[in-house]
Amino acid sequence: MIWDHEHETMPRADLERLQAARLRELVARVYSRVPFYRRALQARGLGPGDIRGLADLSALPFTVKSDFRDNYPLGLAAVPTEDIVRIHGSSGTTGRPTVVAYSARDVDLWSEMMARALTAAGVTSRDIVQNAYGYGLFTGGLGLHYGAERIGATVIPVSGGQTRRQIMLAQDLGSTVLTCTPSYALYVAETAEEMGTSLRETKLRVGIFGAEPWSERMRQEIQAKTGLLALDVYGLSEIIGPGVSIECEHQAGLHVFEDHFLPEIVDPATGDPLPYGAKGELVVTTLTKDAMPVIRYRTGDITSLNPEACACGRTMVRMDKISGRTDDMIIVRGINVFPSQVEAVLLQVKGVQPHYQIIVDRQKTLDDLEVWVEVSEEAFADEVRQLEALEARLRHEIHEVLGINARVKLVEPRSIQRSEGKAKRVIDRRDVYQS
Ligand code: DLL
Repeated sequence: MIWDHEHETMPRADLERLQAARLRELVARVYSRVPFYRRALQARGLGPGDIRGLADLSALPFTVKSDFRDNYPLGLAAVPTEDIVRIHGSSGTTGRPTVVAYSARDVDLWSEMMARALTAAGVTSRDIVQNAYGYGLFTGGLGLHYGAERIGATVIPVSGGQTRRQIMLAQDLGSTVLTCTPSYALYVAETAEEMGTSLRETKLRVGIFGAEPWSERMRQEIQAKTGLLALDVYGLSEIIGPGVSIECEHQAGLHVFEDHFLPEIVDPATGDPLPYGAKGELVVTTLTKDAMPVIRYRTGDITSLNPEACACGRTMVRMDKISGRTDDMIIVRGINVFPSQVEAVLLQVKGVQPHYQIIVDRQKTLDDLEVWVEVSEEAFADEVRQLEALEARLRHEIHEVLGINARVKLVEPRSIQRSEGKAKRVIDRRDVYQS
């Protein structure tokens, strides 16, 4: 089934005409309404009339994550505050998140995109969707929720956590669709086994998993353990949340809802556009977003695009599974973590040096974060009790900033390897990008 047959199966020439018309409107709109974009366009000598078609796209400036921070909270809005009906944020810090605003039209658009996405995944009004993405500032919970309601499915807004209860609910309520991060799906499966049962014994048949990278090997493992068809869903809060792209049952790349989100691949080093098929950084322009439209947003995610029509009939471009990041962001238990956030904590705490290493592993199925930190010479001479207090303080501060628990291990001065080039801050033993 296809939710919006007309748009999802449009001949590419028609689609490109539609995109070009929307791009022209978008540029005119941000030029008149968002000072940040007006300045950025003027700096390149561009006026709103200079962007006539898709060929002019690469003349437009990029938008990057720090532009959201620099214009925190609502500096990038293109509508008056009274038109904003919802605020979300990127997963990550409990400090200042990157916030994004939605008008009523945006919430409607988002629900529509998620309805398309769920339909592509084979979900219908007869399904019971157990939504174990987190509800809150994070876009996962409410994004999936509104989309599932839009198609008329039954939604169980259980959110993440309380894993044994998740299994009980799936059994009692007859859930047919599980939506959560892939690592949590694996954890639910293993918990079911510990309880002497299996997700195979429930009615669950499809899983819609995303918000973090996962390998093809992990997909096979989840499918083997649970009997679910495991599909990949992608999105990011700066663009709208989940619902930018999704796999259909053919599992042959993620269909990008291109009539609303215009994708490009660029060389991460030079910013030059790359052709279909080439691997590079995904850049997305929101063609129709109302409250906070974004021009050429650099996602930092590495993938490639394939314009060939899919066996399902959709003509929208398909993106490959995300195969890496251009920066050092890691996603731990669904939360985006930048090593610089850890560093900022270390710089504030007396007794430690900003020499550190972050070790991420998957203990059984839950991500485990450990931070190794060098203590200063003076602190090293302290008593064990004082060192323990220092460790506890760091644990607390890291939790304050990242919103997740990490184990902290204090190590001797000068024991973390110094590098001559880029320091290797993160050791990720999970192989999330490996196929
Ligand atoms: O993670 C939105 C989302 C919610 C997507 C639920 C899918 C399901 P953010 O918190 O802003 O938004 O994080 C966005 O997460 O730039 C990617 O690096 C990563 N990411 C999201 N989906 C995938 C995926 C949500 N399917 C950042 N595969 C993005 C790999 C993903 N990475």
